[in-house]
Amino acid sequence: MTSTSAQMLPKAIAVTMFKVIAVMLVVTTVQGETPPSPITVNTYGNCASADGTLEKRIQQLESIVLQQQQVLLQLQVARDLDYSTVTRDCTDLFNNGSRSSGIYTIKPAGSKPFQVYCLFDNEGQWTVLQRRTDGSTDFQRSWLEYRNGFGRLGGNHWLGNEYIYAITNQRQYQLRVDIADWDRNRLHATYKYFQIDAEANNYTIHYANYTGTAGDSLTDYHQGMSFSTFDRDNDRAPREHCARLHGGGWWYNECDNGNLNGYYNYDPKLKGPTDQGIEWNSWKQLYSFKETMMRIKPTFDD
Ligand SMILES: [Ca+2]
Ligand SMILES: [Ca+2]
Repeated sequence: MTSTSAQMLPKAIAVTMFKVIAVMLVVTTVQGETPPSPITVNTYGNCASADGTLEKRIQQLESIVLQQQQVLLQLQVARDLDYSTVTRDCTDLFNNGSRSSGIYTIKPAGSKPFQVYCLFDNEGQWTVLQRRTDGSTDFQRSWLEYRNGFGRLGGNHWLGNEYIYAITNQRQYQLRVDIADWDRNRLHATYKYFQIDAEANNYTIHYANYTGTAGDSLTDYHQGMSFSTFDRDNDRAPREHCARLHGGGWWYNECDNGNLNGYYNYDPKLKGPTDQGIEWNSWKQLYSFKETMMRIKPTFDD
């Protein structure tokens, strides 16, 4: 073992040196520091001794890599915890710097992350719960579909009762309902308080303090009602199945006074009066509206 040429080194030492350099590169990448000088091996010395030194050095470097991995893991956990406390809804996203309306991921307290459509306008930063612009999406859906949501965010959709529950049970929210008729008139209804219960309580609805231009079609009629779908009759009409009769899942009483998920009907002037459409009776009786939106934002800054 007297050659000074690296090519003449025993294969075991060459492999070991390669491992040392690879580990050093990993460590310096993680640490973002200048790579240390390569280890000099005295090729005139004892090969077994050099091999042992290199093995020891590898163990030290591997230990550093493990420590760095632990640091990265802790940083990741800290980031996720922070994430859960500041993206409860679209208002948090706005406060974090988002300015364009669109699809975002939020993570309400105690919930898994999920996507919503955020609408940023002069009235505030809104998390959209429901939207209908035409009849291309069927709203007569099962309990499970209303639970988990359906349609396309940004277009016709229902966000999902489980997600509405998750959002509205972490801070106080106000609900804004926007309605358009077939003559391009647009009115709205706002409730300064809006919240729904968990699935175990059939997503019971609670709201209060109406203001607006469309009138209060929820009034006391839908207050405290359970959610019903064609496959889950929780309404107050003992001899009727309101969700099957009126179409769509809703907080039916005996049956409805305001119902934004009813059957989609085209221009009532052509179709005639109906109580099986998209209703808001405090604006127009037996009329099926053209467009709707339900959206929420926090009532207070907290
Ligand atoms: Ca019934
Ligand atoms: Ca109806």
